[in-house]
Amino acid sequence: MACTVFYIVAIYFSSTCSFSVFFLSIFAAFAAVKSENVFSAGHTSTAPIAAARDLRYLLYDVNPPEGFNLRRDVYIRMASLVKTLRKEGGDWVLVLPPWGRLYHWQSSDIDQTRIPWGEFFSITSLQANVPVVEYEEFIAENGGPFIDQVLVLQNYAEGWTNGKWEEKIDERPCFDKLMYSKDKQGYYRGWFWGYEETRARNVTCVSAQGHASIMAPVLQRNYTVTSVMLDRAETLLHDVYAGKDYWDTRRSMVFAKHLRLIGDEFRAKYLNSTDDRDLTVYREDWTRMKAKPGSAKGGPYLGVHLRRKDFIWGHREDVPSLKGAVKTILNLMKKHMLEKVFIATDADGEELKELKAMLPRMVRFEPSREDLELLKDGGVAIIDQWICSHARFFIGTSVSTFSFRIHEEREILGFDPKTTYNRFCGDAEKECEQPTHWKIVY
Ligand SMILES: Nc1nc2c(ncn2[C@@H]2O[C@H](COP(=O)(O)OP(=O)(O)OP(=O)(O)O)[C@@H](O)[C@H]2O)c(=O)[nH]1
Ligand SMILES: *[C@@H]1O[C@H](CO)[C@@H](O)[C@H](O)[C@H]1NC(C)=O
Ligand SMILES: *[C@@H]1O[C@H](CO)[C@@H](O)[C@H](O)[C@H]1NC(C)=O
Ligand SMILES: *[C@@H]1O[C@H](CO)[C@@H](O)[C@H](O)[C@H]1NC(C)=O
Repeated sequence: MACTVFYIVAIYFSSTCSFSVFFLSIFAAFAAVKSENVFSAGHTSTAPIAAARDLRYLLYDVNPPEGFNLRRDVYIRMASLVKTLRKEGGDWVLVLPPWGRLYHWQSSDIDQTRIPWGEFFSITSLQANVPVVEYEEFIAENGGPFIDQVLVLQNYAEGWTNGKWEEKIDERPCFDKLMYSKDKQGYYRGWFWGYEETRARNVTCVSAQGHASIMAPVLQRNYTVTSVMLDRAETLLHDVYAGKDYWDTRRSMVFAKHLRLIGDEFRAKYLNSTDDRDLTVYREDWTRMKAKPGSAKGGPYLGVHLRRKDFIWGHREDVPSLKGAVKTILNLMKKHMLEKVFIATDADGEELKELKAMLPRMVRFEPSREDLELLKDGGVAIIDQWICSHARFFIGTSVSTFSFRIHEEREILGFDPKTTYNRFCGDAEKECEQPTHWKIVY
């Protein structure tokens, strides 16, 4: 076949080239979205932050192998820390660590580093929760790519003392190989999200065991420089998991508008799903969004997140075979009288072929190369999540943070928890415990 099929939507067309409509609309989605501010004046400070005095910047990074969705979780912990610092009177701003070099983002030869948060999330929405700046804004405000102090977080070499867990934090010698090295001028060089010109003035290791706010006194008193970066920030735990503060930050992590538009258009076109009919109307200003639990109906399709790759390489007993998954999918479609199924998956080409053979009617979001260049792997993942979040019934994969983020999105949209907190069972799994319902707190 001479032309690219943009979306493999077997139910609508098999080998015809009806792609141009979608091709245009993805460009249109990018073009249509101007950074309009939907928040009323009280919610967000739009005054140039740099004008303030004694401003301090918190930067952070995460262990390189961690994926997109765990990183989103670490953002919540860091936002919580900044809120604590600000409550204590410090004028702190959170610097958004550019996306890139993620292990899973391997789509061929497109450059997927130095991606600003604005490509994936609505910055004005984040701003309404806690002051944030993109990394390049930090460089501009800071007068150069210099970070005063990097603190590499680590556990305690000796583990828990007296076999007891207690909160503690101490400056300690680094015990892992340091990922920073001194240059000729005495500055520290490192990954820094792919910004080679970035340098740190000082790097030290800190053993930390505790919640994110354990850092607050240390940042206020021990390291009084302007910019401090926490590396291996995932070492710090959530202050309160799934409490009001957690949910405020989570709700503020609104996907970038162009990605939502593309997802919505796809739903309308291939899944007969619109917000008005499905009762999933989204408020552009998240601070005003409060859907009643059970109020969302969702589009007439089953949403599926089927995590493969490293989840099957380890032969985990809580992950199904493809055959097992298809059996569950067909049962659920019958049970909920749904004729369509949307599948989000990271399955490889072989497995996809197998899946398509067993489930010829499945609907997938499969961008062309050109679209992928615009959206990047992260954008495609978000669109997959957005579509799964609007399904009448959702089933995900056991302990996948990708699935967890879909649970949260559905919680925000107001779905009945019964339609959300579901997962596949392994073929031979005896006790198939279903995911926990984390109720939204306003
Ligand atoms: N587009 C798309 N990408 C997926 C899907 N499942 C996994 N991925 C990709 O694989 C990556 C791994 O999943 P993540 O959840 O981000 O990684 P993680 O934080 O290690 O989380 P889990 O491994 O799922 O617990 C995602 O970031 C995506 O890039 C999917 O259904 N659709
Ligand atoms: C911070 O300073 C206090 C008081 O000087 C000291 O006791 C503590 O060990 C320091 N903590 C860290 C993590 O540097
Ligand atoms: C680097 O930081 C450590 C720990 O705070 C401090 O003891 C040391 O003096 C700093 N070095 C420089 C060159 O500022
Ligand atoms: C889409 O859904 C509406 C409302 O449920 C229904 O009336 C219509 O027939 C559906 N259209 C298609 C093409 O299935």
